[in-house]
Parts: sequence; C-alpha cells; structure tokens
Amino acid sequence: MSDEVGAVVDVVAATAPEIRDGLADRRAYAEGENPSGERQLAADIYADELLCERLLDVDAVGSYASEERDAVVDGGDGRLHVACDPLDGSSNLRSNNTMGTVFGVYEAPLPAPGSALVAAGFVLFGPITTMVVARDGRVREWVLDGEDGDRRLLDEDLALPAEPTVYGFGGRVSEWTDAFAAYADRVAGELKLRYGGAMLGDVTQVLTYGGVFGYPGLRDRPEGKLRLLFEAHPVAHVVETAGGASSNGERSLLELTPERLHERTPLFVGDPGYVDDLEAALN
Ligand code: P6P
Repeated sequence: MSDEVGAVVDVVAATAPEIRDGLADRRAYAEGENPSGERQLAADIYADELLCERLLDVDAVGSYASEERDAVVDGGDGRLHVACDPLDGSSNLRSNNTMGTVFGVYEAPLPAPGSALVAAGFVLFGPITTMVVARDGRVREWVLDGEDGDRRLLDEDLALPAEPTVYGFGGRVSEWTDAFAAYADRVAGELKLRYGGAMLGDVTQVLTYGGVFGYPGLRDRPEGKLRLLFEAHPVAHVVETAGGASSNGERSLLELTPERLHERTPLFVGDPGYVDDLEAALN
C-alpha cells in the first residue's frame, strides 16, 4: 500500500514483530496506571512507545493518541489522526493467551466521531500473527510472518459468516443488568461460548465463526469497560465493513462521538440479528 492510509497500515504491520518479540521479557507491571486507572505492564508501555514514534514519523499523521497516554500527541500538520490500544488484552500475557494491537485512522482531530474513520484494524498475536484492516468498504486479512511488515494475504474480502455459531460476553454475571442477563441467557441456549478475555481474540472468533461479542454496561458501571475511541470504534468499523453490526445497546458505535478521550462504552459487535435483539432487549 503506497498511499497515506497504507503508510499507517504498513507501520503497524512492520512494528508488530518487534512488539511480539518484546513480550516475553516485559510481563512485569510498571509503576504507573493508564488514564483509565488500569495497571500497566512493561509491554503496554513498550508497544505504545514504538507505535507513537513510528506513526508520528509518517508525514500524513498529524497526531497520535493511545489508551496508555493522558493526552493526544501532536505530530505536525498531517491530515490523519491515529488512535490505538497498543496492546489490548495485555492482562492475558501472564496466562499466555491472545492479545493484540488495535487502531483507528481518523480524518478529524481526536477525539473524533466514528464517521471520521477512514480505516481501522488490528493485529492479533495468536499462535500466528495476523492483521485485519477495514478500508474502502472492504476487510482484508494477512499473516504477518516476515520481518519489517512482510505479509501474506489470507483473505481479500473477509465477511462475517451468515450463520452465527459463537458468543462471548464480558463482565461478571452478577454485575449484569436483569435485561442483559435475560438476553445472554437466551443467547447461551443457542450459541457456543467463546470468551478469552481479550477483545481482539474474541472478536476474531466472531469474524471467523459468526455470532456476537459484547462487553455490556454493568449495574455499577453502566458505561461498561471498553473505550469508545481506542477499542469500540475500530472493531465496529471492521465488523460493520465485514457485513455485521455494532451497538452500544441503542445505536451503531460508529454514530457515537466521544466527549472525552478515554470515554468508555458498552460494546456489542457481530450478527445483525443478534445485535437487533440486544437493542430490543435493553430498550
Ligand atoms: P474482563 C482486556 O483487558 C480488555 O480491555 C479487553 O481486551 C477485554 O475484552 C476485556 O478487557 C476483558 O475484561 O473484565 O473480562 O477481564
């Protein structure tokens, strides 16, 4: 990809092997917390520093924001603004399970509306390293198996399977609202549970097998856990481009504009029928 958005994607792809190679020796907690009050692993900080430096080196990138930083980092007058969670699911590092890097490329200053996304995607550190990118109305998937971002195309038009098979819902069941618990109970009677504790792995289950993933608003935390700008917008852009739906319980996540950089939202993505049923169940 030689264009401006392609330059951003190329940087994420080229940085992924270094992030993955740096995981084994960065499993310890660092001193601080991220702006959401969550403890940071050394790996979180390492991934964030690599991506911030490399992405701001792209002329077209005017700013960078991440889940690990309080404020947007200015990078000049480029027209693209990149928001990312450098290592989403890093709590899975101690248990050696999946995690990844998720990013959104906006044509407006951050925090931006979902409608300002021109591309979004994620790298998944699973048994193999893959990357999914949604742009220009299409989702592509690659294996990242070389150094410097070399990649092999796996799927040039990834589409959500029409037949839903799996589901995964975050949060403790005791913290679910009665309305969501009733919906989840129905879904559990129809689909197979696939919940790995890292959004990107769980969303990839849905993209691969069809179904629905969500992290609902909770009794004492109606805004839920996941971040609108860094997690919800990008995965909603990928899943909707792949033919699925997204929701915060009321409307598409892409219709939302965060007022604050680290604003949280309930998040649901996947089969349009199950997403419609969720919105009906919650309202
Ligand atoms: P819980 C990982 O920490 C994360 O941000 C998402 O990747 C994941 O979906 C969620 O939190 C898991 O949260 O409460 O199940 O540990």
